[in-house]
Amino acid sequence: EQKREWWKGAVIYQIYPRSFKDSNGDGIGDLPGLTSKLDYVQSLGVDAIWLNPIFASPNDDNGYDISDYRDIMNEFGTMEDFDRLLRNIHKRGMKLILDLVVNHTSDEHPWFIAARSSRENPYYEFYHWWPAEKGTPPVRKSYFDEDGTAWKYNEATDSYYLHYFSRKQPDINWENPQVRTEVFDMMKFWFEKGIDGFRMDSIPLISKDISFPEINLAKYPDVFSYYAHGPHLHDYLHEMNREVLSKYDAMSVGEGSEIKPEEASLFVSPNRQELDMLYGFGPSAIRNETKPDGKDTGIEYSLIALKRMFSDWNKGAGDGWPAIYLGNHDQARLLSRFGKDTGEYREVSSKMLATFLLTMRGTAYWFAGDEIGMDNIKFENISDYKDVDTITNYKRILNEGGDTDAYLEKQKLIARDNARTPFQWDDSPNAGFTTGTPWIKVNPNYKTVNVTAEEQNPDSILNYFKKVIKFRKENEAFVYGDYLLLDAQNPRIYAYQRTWKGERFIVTLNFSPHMAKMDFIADMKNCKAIFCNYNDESKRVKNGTLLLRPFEAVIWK
Ligand code: TEU
Ligand code: CA
Repeated sequence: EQKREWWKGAVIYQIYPRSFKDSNGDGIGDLPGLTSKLDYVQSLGVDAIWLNPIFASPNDDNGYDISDYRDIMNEFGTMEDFDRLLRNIHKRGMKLILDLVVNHTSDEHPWFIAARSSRENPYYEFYHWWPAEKGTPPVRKSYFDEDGTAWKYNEATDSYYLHYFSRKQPDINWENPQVRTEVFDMMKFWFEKGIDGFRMDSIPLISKDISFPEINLAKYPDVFSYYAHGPHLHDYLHEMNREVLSKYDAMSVGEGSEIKPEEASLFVSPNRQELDMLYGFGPSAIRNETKPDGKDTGIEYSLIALKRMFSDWNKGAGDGWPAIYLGNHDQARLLSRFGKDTGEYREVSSKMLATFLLTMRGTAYWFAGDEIGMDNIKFENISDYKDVDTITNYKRILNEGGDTDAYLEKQKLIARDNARTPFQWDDSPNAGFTTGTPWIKVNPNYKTVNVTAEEQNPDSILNYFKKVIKFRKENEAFVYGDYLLLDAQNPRIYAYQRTWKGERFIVTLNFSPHMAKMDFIADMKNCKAIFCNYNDESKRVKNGTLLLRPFEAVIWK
């Protein structure tokens, strides 16, 4: 049986601080703004807040490029503002998780400024270099670079530094024990302040084969092995656990970039003493890369693959604990990707997705704004985008003579900025986010999609979200119960059973915009429908077959 840590039954509410609430009219969300909205966060019934990076940064990648790990980003406020925020979160019985970004720093971090000055500088060894006398560096691609390459030439040292992300995000060298000591001391600094855990950015990338061999897919078929998941990854995580995490009441969740479900328990099995949870890139891979299961499902990806993916991660966690999510700041909005963001099924599909995320086995990660049904803004012009990902890749495609129109069309569906538009508080100008000019455009649907309007409507997405959270809290089976996938091959319905201490629940979710059916499993006849995302009853069972309306979610007991 699972040990009962607070985070297992928790709903973790992820806030992108830049877009949550601006307190001083400069158009940028900040810590005082966030503090002023804690009553709202608490009213949702969530247990913890995960904040995207709030540390000093030149903001090439909105805080994922840190120039001082022990200071607050100027635009977000001061250390006093942080202390006040933390106190107010704790006062409300909630927890605070910060983002740990230690695969790379900003190129404006003092370590890198020193490192790039000369090969003799002691900080040179804090980063990864390819000396120019060895010739052209081996192919390594960057996620965010207009030239595509992850090596950038540095004149003063006559060598290339490695940057998997933008050229303003040089990768740090974890092989160097001094680097690890610095990182661990920095983590302690924040735990001493009283934070409750870390979400660890790009964590499988911290260890890499630093001989940087030429990529040879015949040798390792998985290209990711040339980039990350290096020989010392688990040693470093274990060391971090021993030196830091184990000394505090600390929760940890890793961003499991490119990690396969069957590798998950290597990170999260309690006896390995590494991390508490890990989440993979599955949801975006399914949505963007899988083909629909057949014609007429109305689903643009494979629901069968999605079900398999979640089931594999559940199993892959082994005696550790799964993390459940469908969207975050790196992906387009949940409703636009897995539901319908226009038309008659907007609300019901949004409610169905909430039912899913909150009845699965594992800690639920919820991205702020999804609870009111915020959706993709679908920018038309490159000039509307602020994200280094979209902008650098646009330039790269332009340089390569590629099809920028097709690229922009695709960005409407997948761009990260879709999830980063300002939070919609009310129908006043700029959705009540700022009195100034917002750093990124507000979604024009804020006139109807906003907190104030939804608080007043008992049938709103927001009120449904609160209801499911309450339901989850009242029924332990949804936290600790076993998970069993039912009717795995059904192309429209995701159905599963949760059993716990003699109690049994069955969750049936129609992910399609059409009616869907499922054979009633033998003893389901005795089950009663106890929870539903439609208000009115329907005739659900016909000759032993269950019928679900478009995007209908029903929980049975
Ligand atoms: O993301 C890691 C990551 O691999 C991303 O590049 C992801 O594939 C990309 O967003 C898809 O477009 C983390 C953070 O979550 C992300 O916001 C940062 O930009 C990135 O690390 C660098 O720190
Ligand atoms: Ca501000």
